[in-house]
Amino acid sequence: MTNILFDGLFAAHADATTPFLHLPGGEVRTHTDVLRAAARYANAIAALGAQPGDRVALQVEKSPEALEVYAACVMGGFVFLPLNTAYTAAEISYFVADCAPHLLICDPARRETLATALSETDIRLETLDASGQGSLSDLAAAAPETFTPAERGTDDLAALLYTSGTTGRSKGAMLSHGNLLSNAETLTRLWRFTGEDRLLHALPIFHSHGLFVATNVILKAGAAIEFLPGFDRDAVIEALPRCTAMMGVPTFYTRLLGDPRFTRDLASHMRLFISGSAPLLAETHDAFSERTGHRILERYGLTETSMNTSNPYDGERRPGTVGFALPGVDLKITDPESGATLEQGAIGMIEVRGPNVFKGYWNMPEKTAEELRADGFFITGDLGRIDAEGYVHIVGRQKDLIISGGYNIYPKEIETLLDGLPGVLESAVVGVPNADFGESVLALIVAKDGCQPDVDLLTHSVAANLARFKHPRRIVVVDELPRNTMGKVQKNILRDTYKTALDA
Ligand code: MCA
Ligand code: AMP
Repeated sequence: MTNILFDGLFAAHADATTPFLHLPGGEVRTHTDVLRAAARYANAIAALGAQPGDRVALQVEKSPEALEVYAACVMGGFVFLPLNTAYTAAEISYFVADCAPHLLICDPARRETLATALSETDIRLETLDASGQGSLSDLAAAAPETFTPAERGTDDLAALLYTSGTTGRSKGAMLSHGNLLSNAETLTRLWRFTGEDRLLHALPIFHSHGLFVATNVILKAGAAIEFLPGFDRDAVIEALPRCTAMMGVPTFYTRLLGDPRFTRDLASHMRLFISGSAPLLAETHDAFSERTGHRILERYGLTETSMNTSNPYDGERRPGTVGFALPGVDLKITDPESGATLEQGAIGMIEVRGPNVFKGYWNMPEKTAEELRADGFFITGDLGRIDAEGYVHIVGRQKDLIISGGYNIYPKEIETLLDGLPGVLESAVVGVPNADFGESVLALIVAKDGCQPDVDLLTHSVAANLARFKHPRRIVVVDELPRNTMGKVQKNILRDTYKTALDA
């Protein structure tokens, strides 16, 4: 029986009594412990009627049990659908209506709200809290601790990850067993992960970075994770001396640099710091190497593709670049209008092709056709160039996207909501610089004739509908929005005019 991802990530360590998870408080779970628990969850989920190919959605706090459910889904052939814990019931309703999961696993504290939101559906709801307790773990506790992995081939789906779109509608990126395994194998080799490593893991596990990059690489290597519930600076500083590697978004690194306890000594046991999900400023890179002697390794990826490029492990890690295309990944720079490949050094659209590139968007063939070419190249929406030594530089984004603390926020989603609120004629949402998050959200609104929009009411409406990290940090009422001759709002002018609007 073949199960591509199970065989590639888990099978080799099925009997390993070496640590996989070092938990806060000192508890250690070995690779075997986690697999046994995963088998119990797989049995419990199968007993609830889920079949291979069914979606299993999960919106829970970061916990070892959440990772065990991920492993259970790989084993059972269920399509794992992790959801940001910040999503509101309105956001969750959209996802579940779009992909009709068999089961939604949520925190017990949200059960009632979500049950109401799902009352029109036949989706089952089970619970799991941050300490691993809930109706699902009760079922798992009574289930057998062996499970025969379901047959799954390279192209079978392993996960569905929602990513917002420029149209404001989120799209479910379909990632296959082959996609996830190929990327984990490549990164493990490239970044030299072995069974000796202990990765400091402070990222959320509902996005590609914390789940597929960080966790899958450690599974592949048979290594261990120092498992932190989130990025707490004190906890990270306390744990660093026990670790050998860390992966983070740029905010992690600027926050560490802001703390005098973060010294060369503290980082002396580390062999590798990796950054991604958002641009790492060259000045952060330089300050980091001056402080610690370590050169942060920056890489670049997307939910749809997992990782595409990386700075080298051995060669020069060049600040302000994302390194070279990964082995097996083709990367080219094209004319955004015509799609023709541009000459070396020119700025254009970054397109990528390889075993890492996803299978398309769930139930959205037209969207898939717009972004995934017939020859397999995926149009990333990121603008870049390749320098004379082959390093890829990301110089901007064609897609209208804000990245705040590593979370993607699509202005269109917020604008659509604001435009429908009382007294609002139109709105424009832009990202403005923020020292901690890189960018933060600012909304500009134009009032309908004779109306005086109530900004507090608008703020409340946004809060009721959208995850906290998407909320505008300020809503400013303006007379009109700047437009070009085609009538398009000139967001570059707004970003420039309001670049200090959030400075306290
Ligand atoms: C929290 N808040 C945020 C963010 N995070 N607001 C905007 N942007 C954010 N990223 C809200 C909180 O709800 C809180 O609201 C207020 O901001 C301040 O919270 P704070 O305690 O400072 O935040 P935190 O809890 O420390 O979180 C910051 C964080 C976190 C550690 C940077 O956002 C994080 O872990 N980011 C990583 C995201 C990530 O994994 N991205 C990968 C996507 P209030 O107090 O007002 O209620 S995958 C990807 O992009 C691709 C594939 C790739 O290349 O990796
Ligand atoms: P997501 O939709 O969450 O997968 O985010 C993918 C986007 O994050 C990419 O299209 C880029 O715009 C951005 N991104 C990821 N890594 C980097 C990086 N190292 N530098 C700049 N942008 C990045």
